[in-house]
Amino acid sequence: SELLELAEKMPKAELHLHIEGSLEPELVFKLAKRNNVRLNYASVDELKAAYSFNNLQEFLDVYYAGMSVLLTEDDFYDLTWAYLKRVHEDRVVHVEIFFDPQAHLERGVPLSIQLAGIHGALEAGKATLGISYRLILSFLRHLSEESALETLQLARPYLNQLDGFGLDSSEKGHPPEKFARVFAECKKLGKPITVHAGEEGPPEYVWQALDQLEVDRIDHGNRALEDDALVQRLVATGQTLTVCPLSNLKLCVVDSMQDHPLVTMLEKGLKATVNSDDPAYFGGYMMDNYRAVIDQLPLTREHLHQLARNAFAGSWLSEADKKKHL
Ligand code: ES4
Ligand code: ZN
Repeated sequence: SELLELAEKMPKAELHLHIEGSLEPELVFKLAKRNNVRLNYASVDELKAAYSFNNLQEFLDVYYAGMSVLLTEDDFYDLTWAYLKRVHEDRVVHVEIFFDPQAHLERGVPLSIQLAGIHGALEAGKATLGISYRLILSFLRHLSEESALETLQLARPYLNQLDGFGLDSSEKGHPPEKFARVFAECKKLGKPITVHAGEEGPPEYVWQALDQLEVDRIDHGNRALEDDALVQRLVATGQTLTVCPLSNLKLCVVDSMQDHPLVTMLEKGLKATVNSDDPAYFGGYMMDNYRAVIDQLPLTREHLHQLARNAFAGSWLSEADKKKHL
């Protein structure tokens, strides 16, 4: 369709992508073999059969199992390079990606190894594919404040390779305020922050992200729509929401794509963007997400332009670089 062609040809930015969530089943098995890691799945098909989730936690259990094959610098490089090559085909020209260092530190993989691979591939992608990037260290909210603070200490020698900080994993029972001191430290470093809030958790968690953490973006934010005063606040302050349509469908945040609030968000003046979250697990990359919402929602040309603009405007590019895209 005409809308699909427009979405394909627009230069796009992806602001919500967990690099470990781009680990395709085929690469899981290749790396398992390379590293002599035993998997609890006999084949690619058996692993893929586990990709059926009723909620965030059921997904996270499979996500952490999948990433257990990531051990060497080459593994992190190959993972990141495969993602960049794939989104280059979707005309993604800027990416701001998360990684979960605590998940790899737990398996004994040093931060230096993780970063050498991820950052090396991002630099190669910039040089050969022309994809600009920001790299976001994301803390796991199901772990303690102390663990996050230790991780931030470990990261201090590498701050030149870290562009911001995030918060992900199991949301319910782990409100943003649990990490108020951690993110105050991050702010002192002069880095932007973004946290997952209002995916499964209540509007109260979005309020905390704004008032207690002073975030620069909200990841997901779907449940903000339950609170009119919160919507007003997000609109008035121009907060970017990094929305993930296929993720929301696969994790049962919405019952069907026709029920997805993306258009409602735009109509209310919220700065929503389209992102893939964990594309290997949720049924696709940037264009698969655009295709799904174009097929199922009453989107217009203007909505598509707005979505693309919102992503560049809400990115952490310099004002000069944003201007080139806006
Ligand atoms: C995640 Cl969809 C989602 N939500 C929270 N944490 C995550 N980590 C990776 N994907
Ligand atoms: Zn996410």
